[in-house]
Amino acid sequence: PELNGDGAEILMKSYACQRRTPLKHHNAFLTEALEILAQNAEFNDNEGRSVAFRRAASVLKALPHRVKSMEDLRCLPCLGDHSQRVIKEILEDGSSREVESTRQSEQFQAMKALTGVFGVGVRTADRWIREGLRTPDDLIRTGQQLNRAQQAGVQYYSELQRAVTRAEAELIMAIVEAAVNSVLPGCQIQLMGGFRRGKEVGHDVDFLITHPEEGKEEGLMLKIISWLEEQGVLLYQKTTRNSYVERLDGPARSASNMDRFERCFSIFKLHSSASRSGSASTSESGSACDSGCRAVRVDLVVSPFSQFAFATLGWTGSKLFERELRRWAGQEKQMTLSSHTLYDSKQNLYLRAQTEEEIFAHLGLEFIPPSERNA
Ligand code: TTP
Ligand code: MN
Ligand code: MN
Ligand code: MN
Repeated sequence: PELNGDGAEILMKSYACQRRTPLKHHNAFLTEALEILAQNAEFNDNEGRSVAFRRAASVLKALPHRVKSMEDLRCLPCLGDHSQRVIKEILEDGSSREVESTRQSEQFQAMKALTGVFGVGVRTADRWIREGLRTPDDLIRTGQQLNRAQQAGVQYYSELQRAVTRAEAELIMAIVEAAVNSVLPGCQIQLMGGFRRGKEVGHDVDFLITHPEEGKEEGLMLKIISWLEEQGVLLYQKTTRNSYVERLDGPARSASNMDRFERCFSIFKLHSSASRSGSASTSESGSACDSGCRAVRVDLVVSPFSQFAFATLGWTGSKLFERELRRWAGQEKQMTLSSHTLYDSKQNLYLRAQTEEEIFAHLGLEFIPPSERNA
């Protein structure tokens, strides 16, 4: 087993949901490299390879010390031959040729730029690149057919590229609270995603909304959106209805991990001055974003109270942590975990929970707090 600097034994569990992964760790020089290869694999539509690199990176994030030699990696799980080769090269030469040539490659950079546009996925970006397009500017210049999301993505591209600060997240929280409280008093509103895990910046701001009286949350999203639109807060929004049905014979085997809550993908408009001074201003209406305006991606989700704990767990992330929770549930416990429910296939029943702690307990896992889910 591996020894850390003090000679104490480190027992590294193999599922990320069994480990504590802090936001700040000691091996960014390695994990950033492995995550370039993971992202490149995603761009090539190779999910298995991508997850392998992400799992390897995640193990290094959980180490309590900086990796200095290959000896430090003995007995660590999830480090495949390829990841080990990359790590070895970085330890010996300071960088990996494969990682650096990937980073520099025109294909990788074009995929990064195009999938960086809100509303653009890997497949669309790939098609555009085969047509010779490389940047969001190329999309405008050549007059590409864009859907409504992509149009907004192109229009607010540079704004949406800028990291969202915690101060901006707090400001948006105040706006969302005002909206929710004025359409339905007594709701609970929770900041989710990276900010709940303690990140100081994010690519968007995520909120989960519920009401303690089951059923009161029905139709809530539309009311919130109308309020926000009247106030001129929204530059873009797309709302999807709640399509979740609890089946007596267990959850449907769905190809997708997407949940089925009432949810809204949106772009909020903040006034830059307000965003700097930290006071909310929503008085001006209209949907243009001028020079004094800040555009921020916001995700809103409404869940019934009975599913709130599952939604909370499912929307806290990280994405790898979520994936590992579901894998643990399926492979080790014969259970199906989603953002709605936990189903036990051996007992043929849904396991209820009111808190995240209860869900970890049902899964036979030690509770990991949000700040340690940065897998
Ligand atoms: P994101 O907002 O994509 O990621 P993040 O908040 O962890 O990081 P960032 O700072 O870059 O925004 O997703 C937040 C969580 O929401 C993620 O852990 C998983 C969950 N989620 C779903 O459950 N379903 C979905 O369709 C999406 C997009 C996210
Ligand atoms: Mn540490
Ligand atoms: Mn987020
Ligand atoms: Mn999000």
